[in-house]
Amino acid sequence: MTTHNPELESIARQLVAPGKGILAADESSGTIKKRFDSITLESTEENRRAYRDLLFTTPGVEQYLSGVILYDETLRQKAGDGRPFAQVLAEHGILPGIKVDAGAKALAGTPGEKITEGLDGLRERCAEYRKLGARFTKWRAVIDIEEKNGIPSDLAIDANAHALARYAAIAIEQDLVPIVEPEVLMDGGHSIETCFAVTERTLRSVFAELGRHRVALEAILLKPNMVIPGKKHSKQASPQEVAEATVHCFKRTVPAAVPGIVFLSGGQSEEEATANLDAMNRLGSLPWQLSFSYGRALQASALAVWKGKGANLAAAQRAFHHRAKLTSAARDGRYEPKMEKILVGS
Ligand code: 5MM
Repeated sequence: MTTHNPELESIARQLVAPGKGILAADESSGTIKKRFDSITLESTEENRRAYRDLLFTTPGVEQYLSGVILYDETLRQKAGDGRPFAQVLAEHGILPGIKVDAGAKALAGTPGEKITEGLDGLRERCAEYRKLGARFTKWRAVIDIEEKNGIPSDLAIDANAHALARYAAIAIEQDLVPIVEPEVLMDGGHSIETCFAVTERTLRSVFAELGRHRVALEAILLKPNMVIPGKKHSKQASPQEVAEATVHCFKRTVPAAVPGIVFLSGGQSEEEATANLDAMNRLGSLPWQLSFSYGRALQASALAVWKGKGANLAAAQRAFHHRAKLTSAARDGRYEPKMEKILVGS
């Protein structure tokens, strides 16, 4: 039997406290470059620091955020006033977290599929991150769907599930709550039924491996995709359809011992990701808390308003605060589309 760790279980529960969720600001160098390209801004270390400073020092955002996932560089950076970012967040009651995977690489023997790397030296990196103030970690596995090529293969699903479980066991050993992120991508033209089937296969494999690796489920959070049609599918689904399919899939696969599910947004617009989360939280009593760990669906408006210009800082912070407030409402099933228009102080 796995042992209980009251401190980690308490942190996991704090991360999914009512009204709160997680900001994923752990874009690696390649991903943040893509985001900055969209506003024609060079990805220098100072621009990356200034952007994270904008997000983390947004007045009042701590009301909606329980945690922020950082990238290695960001955990070592400081806010404009000289305080390390981890301290700035902690002083606002926001738990600092850290991405610990080394990215998805080609999986040998399975053309087109990926395996997330980063297990080598993970124990030592986790120990250092905890000293730097991190209290939780994240590892993302990527599962693509290409039905005509037999993708995903069982091999890719199982290899990624195995790595996720080894990561989670090491994170817990090092006193960090692991966020386990198996992301079934929404790229492509597949139906919601196909997404359901692949998500079900993936989660079954992930929880089988977590069990084999003796991971205490009370001390983890799951960060999955929603069950949703591919972006290019001819029929998109309503929030009610997404909510019912997602919860149906999770009831089959996610043990009740897991304290919370924190969704990724995966390329949904801010409004879609908010409406879908809201619909799930209106479905009634469930074994787990349903919250968010969004990257793009929390940052898209703020980034577009900021454009890398100091003069736009306050307006960008208002946009970020607004999005966080609406996503928090959805986390509690209190969101209404008319709230989109009420931007205080703009
Ligand atoms: C914020 O993006 C995270 C890091 O991505 P890379 O490793 O590719 O740079 C990513 O793991 C993120 O936490 C999740 O994908 C959720 O982000 P979205 O934008 O899908 O909500």
